[in-house]
Amino acid sequence: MYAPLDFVRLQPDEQRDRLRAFYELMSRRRTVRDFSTEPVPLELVELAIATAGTAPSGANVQPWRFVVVQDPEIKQRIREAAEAEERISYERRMPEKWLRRLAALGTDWHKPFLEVAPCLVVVFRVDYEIDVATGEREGTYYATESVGIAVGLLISALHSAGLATLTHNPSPMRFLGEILDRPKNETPFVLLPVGYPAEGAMVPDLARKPLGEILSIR
Ligand code: IYR
Repeated sequence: MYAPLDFVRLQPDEQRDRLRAFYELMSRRRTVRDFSTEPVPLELVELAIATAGTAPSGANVQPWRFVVVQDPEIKQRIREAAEAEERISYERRMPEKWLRRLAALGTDWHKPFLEVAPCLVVVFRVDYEIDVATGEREGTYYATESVGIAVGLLISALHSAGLATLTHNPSPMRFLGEILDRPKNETPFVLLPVGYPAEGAMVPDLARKPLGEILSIR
């Protein structure tokens, strides 16, 4: 039932140095929309997904599944389906206020990165499991929170290995389950193009909120 915790106590200086280095590494992560076609070794993506799979989860159900897409035909089908939905969203579904927000990012319904990036990682949330013996359904616990934490680890792991990601949510994205033949108990959560940035890639000139704005100490 229990096993001893594997825990290494660090010296205070080392704790601070490690956090500073990790903060500096992570503060250089940017969402990239302009990818190179250069392939990514599958081993790196697998290691990053293994890292994501270490996330805590409700009742340790680990309600995440990852599908890595490299096949150009499947990428093309995903792009076509995503662009069809996104076009309707940008032209008819999204309110003015939202479009004004996105103007700062320069996004529109065109999603070339879905074909250009060498690899797409599609993350699914498992909503329930079926007991093989009884056929009974049991919902997963805190699945959205759990998968969100896992995706945080995934993008951090990929960034630490010098790979760029885009956290992309085409909306609605049910088509991902259909194209990728996923079972009914899985809901698409996020689509991550992964690769190297294109030569001279540009990103929006955004700033992160200062600590004083996001932290309150009581
Ligand atoms: N899913 C659309 C729109 C979009 C929405 C938000 I909120 C963003 O931060 C970025 C884009 C798209 O991918 O273009």
